[in-house]
Amino acid sequence: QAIAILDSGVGGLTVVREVMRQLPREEIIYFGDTARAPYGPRDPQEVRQFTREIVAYLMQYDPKMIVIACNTATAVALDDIRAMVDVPVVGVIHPGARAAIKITRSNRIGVIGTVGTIRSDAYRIALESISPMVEVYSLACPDFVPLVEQGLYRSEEALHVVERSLEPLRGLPLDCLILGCTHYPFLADSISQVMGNDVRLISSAEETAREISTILYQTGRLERTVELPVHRFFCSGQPVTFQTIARQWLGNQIEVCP
Ligand code: DGN
Repeated sequence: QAIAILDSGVGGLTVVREVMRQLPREEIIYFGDTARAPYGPRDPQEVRQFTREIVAYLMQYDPKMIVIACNTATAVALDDIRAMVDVPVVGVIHPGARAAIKITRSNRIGVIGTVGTIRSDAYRIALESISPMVEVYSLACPDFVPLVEQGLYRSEEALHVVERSLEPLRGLPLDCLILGCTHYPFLADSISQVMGNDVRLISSAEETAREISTILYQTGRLERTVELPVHRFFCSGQPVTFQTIARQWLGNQIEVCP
């Protein structure tokens, strides 16, 4: 049985890469809703509906777990999806929040994400539920996802957009910054360059893969026999850009299913 992973587009591939690294025997089935990305500016009701539709589609493949590898969808649809299916459902917000609390020394934590994620205040709520002492500085970066979806994350333009967008955070006394959108690890080099070495970046992708591993272990669902897992990738939009980005990020063996 596969782990089903979904996102509005290519962002969830950052979670896929970590799952492949940490759990190399697990089969993955991925759906990127590239035709309807970005989700960030959309109404929460609409994001909830899209998430339900994708999960219903993925459930036809009888997965052993659903991973909502999209912060925007996790923020508004996690409880809904948990009520909808009878397999474990993992979101990306709590794993990122927990990692930040472990790493911070100053208790001053930055969070960047889409407009929808920041508006939902889901990270602040998660962080404060773990440690009431934290001070959270949140910032929406609506220009990041379109850059990544176009495959422009290594360009000069990307660095300029990152510089301009992160201006409000510069000079604040943060010691870590949560990349609260699964698209943002694509821009990690630029973000790090702009924020400086004293600010640790926390990728919800890495932490989510750890959480997936823990849940699979605890529920006796870890794959022990498969040697060469076969992954399947689907997207709702035109597959060319999606496949190019997937290959850059995950390797040339990736084929997107029609
Ligand atoms: N990868 C999604 C997230 O983590 O929020 C991006 C959502 C979007 O499509 N803007």
